[in-house]
Amino acid sequence: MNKEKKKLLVTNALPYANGPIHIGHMVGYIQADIWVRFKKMKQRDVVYLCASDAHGAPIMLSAEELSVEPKDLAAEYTKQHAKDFTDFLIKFDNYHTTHSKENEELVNEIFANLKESDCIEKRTIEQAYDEQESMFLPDRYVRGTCPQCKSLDQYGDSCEKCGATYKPTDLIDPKSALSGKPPVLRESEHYFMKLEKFESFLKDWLSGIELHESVRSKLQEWFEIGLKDWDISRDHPYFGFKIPGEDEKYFYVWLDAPIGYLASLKHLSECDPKINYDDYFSEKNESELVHFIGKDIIYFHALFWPAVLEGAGLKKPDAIYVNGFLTVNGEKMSKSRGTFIKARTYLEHNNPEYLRYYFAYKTSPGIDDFDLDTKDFLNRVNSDLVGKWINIASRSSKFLNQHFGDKLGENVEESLLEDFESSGDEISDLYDKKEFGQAMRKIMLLADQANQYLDQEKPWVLIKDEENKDRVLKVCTTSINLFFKIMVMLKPVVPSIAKSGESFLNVEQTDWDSINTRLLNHQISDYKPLLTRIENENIEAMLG
Ligand code: B3M
Ligand code: ZN
Repeated sequence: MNKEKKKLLVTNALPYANGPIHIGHMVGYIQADIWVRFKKMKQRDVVYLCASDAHGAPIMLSAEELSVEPKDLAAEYTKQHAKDFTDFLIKFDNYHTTHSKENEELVNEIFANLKESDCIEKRTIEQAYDEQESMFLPDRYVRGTCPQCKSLDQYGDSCEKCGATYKPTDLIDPKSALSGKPPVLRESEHYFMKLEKFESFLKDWLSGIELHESVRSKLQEWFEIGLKDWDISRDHPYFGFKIPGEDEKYFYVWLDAPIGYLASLKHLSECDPKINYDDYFSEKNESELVHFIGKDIIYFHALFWPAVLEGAGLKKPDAIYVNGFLTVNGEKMSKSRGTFIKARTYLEHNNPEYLRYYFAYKTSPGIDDFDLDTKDFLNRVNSDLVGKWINIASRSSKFLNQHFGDKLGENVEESLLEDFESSGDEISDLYDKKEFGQAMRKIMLLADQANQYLDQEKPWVLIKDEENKDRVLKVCTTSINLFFKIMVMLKPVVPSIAKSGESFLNVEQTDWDSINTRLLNHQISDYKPLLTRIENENIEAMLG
């Protein structure tokens, strides 16, 4: 794969607009945002997109309970999510919704193409029907034992334990989640995507894209079980797009959701003349397509979605990055244990950049779950960001302020600066590979070096003797330059602190190459604390 194709399109999974997002969701968004910010600092031409996933039975049912229209409920959550993302400094180039005219047009067009290329079949099936509620039951509203691994109380579409996907009628001992009664079977005509015929295409395509080993082996298991045709229609009542030519049938939310990536792009291209829609999804283009997703939706993104794209004659993804789930203090997030932390609750009590740093620090490629250990979180952020990095500036700026009118000198500790500058490539490489954890560790080793230098030079002792003034200026100029280089390296993770750092240092917006810039004979501003420590009470307030 040509990694430096000119344009890069990055997406995050589209959150369902039927409830608030929590900090577990933030893992994938923060990781993608860090990567995108890094790529933008490296001058890549990146478009970073998301949207809200507005359709589906759960949204319809929640809206019914609240006596509101599903589209209004979805619009309300879309607004909330967009605000949460903004406040976590997740900087999408566009945040759209799947309940949009762009999406409806694209879904219809893609469906027509799929029919045209003989990828769709109409079949009568038997389906779970709740007689008490008079409705066909959405997959998630039938619960029972997983037909693959026999785990109890699983949803009707996929198993949370083993990841298998299946039909609700495959469940052992099924029950309706609405009435609690065993559903009956009723016949209905449905549209199927002939997934089976894509098997060799999918294997071939998967062998050429960037994918973590653990994801590959998951896919291998699914190939061994065998791909099954995929039901892409749902009966009335449902909240979604109507299937053209049908009165009582809708497209299944998982057909229109990923098409939402294209719809978000379409919408952006209509608002921004610099974005040309056709540059991104047509087969012949030179752009790169990267999806960031959670590990529970691999099947949809690595099998269904590329098959749809192939069947419709569109470009397929070049990479799929999958993140694991978040636990809090070693436990699955749970409301009763006080470990269910909504994104908004976090933001009410803590700085978003603490969490961005901590998630970066904990990130390694692969789909392992990781833990937000609140004690470790507090110590890590206070010790790394405040104690190591910010401290370099606060320790040296005071002498510059008191004795040199905040003006840097021209002499520096050459070897130390060179060391930092030559680390730039290695750290860039780690960012590129999404080895953010390793990148953070490397950067903090540099911060240690800078602090050791200050410890050795002891400007607070040197300054007592007028003769040492030049030396103090050299030590402080060196330290501020080291602080600056680390700031550039951390900028994808802590963009807002870096921005305050830029104004403190009186530098224009920095990019990755700024690591090689030296600030000599340069006027800086008075130092003001760039970040405060996390206190225990912030953590307690967040845990509620
Ligand atoms: N709305 C959310 C999830 O299952 C789902 C993602 C859609 S991505 C096209 O995580
Ligand atoms: Zn299972």
